[in-house]
Amino acid sequence: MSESMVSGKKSMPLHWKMAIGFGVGTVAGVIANLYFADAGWLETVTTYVTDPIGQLFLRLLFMLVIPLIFSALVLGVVEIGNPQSLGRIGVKTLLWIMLVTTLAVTIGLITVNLFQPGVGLPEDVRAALIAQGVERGSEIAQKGREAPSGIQLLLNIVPRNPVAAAASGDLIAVMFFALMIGIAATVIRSKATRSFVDVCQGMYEICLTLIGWVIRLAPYAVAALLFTITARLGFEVLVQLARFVGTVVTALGIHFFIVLPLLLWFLGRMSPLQFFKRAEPAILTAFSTSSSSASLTTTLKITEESLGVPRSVSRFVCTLGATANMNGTALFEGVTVLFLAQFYGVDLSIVQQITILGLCVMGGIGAAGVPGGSLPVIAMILAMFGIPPEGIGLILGVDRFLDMCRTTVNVTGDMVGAVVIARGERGVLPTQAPAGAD
Ligand code: DAS
Repeated sequence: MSESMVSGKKSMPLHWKMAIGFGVGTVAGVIANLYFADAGWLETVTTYVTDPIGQLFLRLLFMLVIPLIFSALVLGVVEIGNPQSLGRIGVKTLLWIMLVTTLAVTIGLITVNLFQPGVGLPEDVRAALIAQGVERGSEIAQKGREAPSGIQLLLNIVPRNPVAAAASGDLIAVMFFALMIGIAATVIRSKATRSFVDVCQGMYEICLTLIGWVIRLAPYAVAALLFTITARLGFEVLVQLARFVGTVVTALGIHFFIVLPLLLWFLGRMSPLQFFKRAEPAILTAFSTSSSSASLTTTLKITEESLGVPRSVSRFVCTLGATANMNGTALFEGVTVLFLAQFYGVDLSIVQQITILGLCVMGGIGAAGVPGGSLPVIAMILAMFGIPPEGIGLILGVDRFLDMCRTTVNVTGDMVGAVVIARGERGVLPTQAPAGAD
């Protein structure tokens, strides 16, 4: 529902306000970095004003994630109705995740092999990166060594204590618990379970209402987040790692502007232009927060109200997708592993690269939907192929910018998946968005 529908007076659509906030924050940040980088007040402003504003917005979004994920998944399962259609949507969702993530990683590996960003870097750049990067990477490398892998990763999906899983932000475990609850509620269908489902419905509606209030802050928060990042990041770090950044952004761009629109057009039978116009608020939220989880509330709202996806499908696909369908992340993992292999002169055979492809697809499922969620997974893959995992520190300077880009691809891939699966489920999606959902 656009803001004008609520207040009764014509106000600028939210997505335009967010785009303006984004532009103002970025331009102001770049100017501040270019002309006032050494001024003491800039660090004071970013530390005590803009960064806290951005962090406050993120915390308000994160606050809603656990109750929303739990209620959305329980309702999504119950609304799908019978285990047969749940199984069908579940299988379609898993197939979508595997297919599209594999496509994304393949694009990434081809691009990094073509561009060779880690080969032939100027010696002073290499030395500077190693000097500033390796010690910063050691902490992440340690997380990568401690990260569960293989069978333990699968076992961790089933929470030993669902409350502890919620408290620690273990979203996949919370999702598994919610799925089990929803399936049982679908089977039992007693008066008591219907009351429980009503409570979940109330929780879901409350979460969406709260996000509606929080998202009004988005234009200001987006400006603050982008100012902080661009004022601190500046361009010199991008220049230093220009070839790596260029490779990642090119590969993400191919997936975002070519692969996803083609899948949307041929499988979702929806105009990509219409999709991007309607999905803009969720895309901008993903870009500014660098978090699929923090964006989930907006993603669900946009997918249901603007893209016309039935709630039962959007709640299941977008909620599961927020942490398991991370096309951009998997692509980024592949590019980064090969970039660091090139940087350290580690030759990888085609078989090893195909193994890395598989690991990155799984890594896209296992990474957390929070800023920098994929870095420990990359460190783990690096160590498996004899590439110094501390090397992850070389790219930390540009990671936040690249995280914004890959999270945007992650969230967009979730929404495209919801449209495609809904199209298959219901045959016909409303080609026109519901009234007032401009
Ligand atoms: N920031 C993560 C997300 O929320 C992705 C990543 O770290 O790669 O999607």
